[in-house]
Amino acid sequence: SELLLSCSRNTEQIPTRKAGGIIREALENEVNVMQKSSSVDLVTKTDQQVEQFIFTSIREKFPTHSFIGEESVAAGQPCVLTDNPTWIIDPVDGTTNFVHRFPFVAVSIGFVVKKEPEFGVVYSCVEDKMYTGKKGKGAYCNGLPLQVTDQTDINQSIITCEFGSDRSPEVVDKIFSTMRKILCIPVHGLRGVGTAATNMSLVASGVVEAYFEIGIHCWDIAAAAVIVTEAGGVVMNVDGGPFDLMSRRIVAANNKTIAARIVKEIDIFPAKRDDAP
Ligand code: LIP
Repeated sequence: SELLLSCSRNTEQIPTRKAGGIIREALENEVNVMQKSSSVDLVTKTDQQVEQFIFTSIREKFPTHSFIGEESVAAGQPCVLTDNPTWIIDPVDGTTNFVHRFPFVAVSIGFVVKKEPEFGVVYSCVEDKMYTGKKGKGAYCNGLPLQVTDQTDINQSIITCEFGSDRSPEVVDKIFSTMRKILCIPVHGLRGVGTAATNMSLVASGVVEAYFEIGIHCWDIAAAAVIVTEAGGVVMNVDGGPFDLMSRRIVAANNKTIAARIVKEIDIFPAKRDDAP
């Protein structure tokens, strides 16, 4: 719609920047930590407060739309993607960073229609970088167009990845084994800033060639997936198959050549789908 189109030019129309302001203020004052599924899966009062703030502001403008939010799902709301226009929200992507004041924390707001990502905003609020992408309309950071790198040689590439929050030794072994294989291709470097949305925005920005992870959730990647593809990149499953928002698996890369090379090295482990009953 016209309003959504204007959203991509004028991000003030959706409450991303204000949400980032709430996060920055909390970083300066008090961070109130609680545990979710385990001692390394954290949530804070700020996650909940920011999610409520975003939901309320968007619902006022789009009362018929659906919502999926990290903290609402944690509180027992269903995580089901229908064909209805749906806002997929991570109020604080990089909660562990936030808790430790490691300076990469993003607000991620994705908009999906008929299960296809249409529009995304990632606000890396400590850096004050506002990434936006709209299907067919390009990707931007603070208003400047984004473009992935044209690198096709994996040996000249830098790749981002994460350890996630599953500490079962079998999973950690697979993650290390994948990282070891990719590092020894060899690549120029392996990095990870602790938020999927920001890692993916770095792919879109042409700073790194790729990002991959198993175990992320739809709210970590819905917004940034559009930003990557609109910057000229690709998103796919870790087995090389089509991108599936609810599968908890992603490879985001500057092009198919780099993505395919990474896919070859990934040791896949099971992660229960976001929409599993
Ligand atoms: C986090 C991701 C991070 C990933 C973690 C987690 P949260 O999101 O962005 O990259 O490794 O598993 O999903 O929980 O901070 O919103």
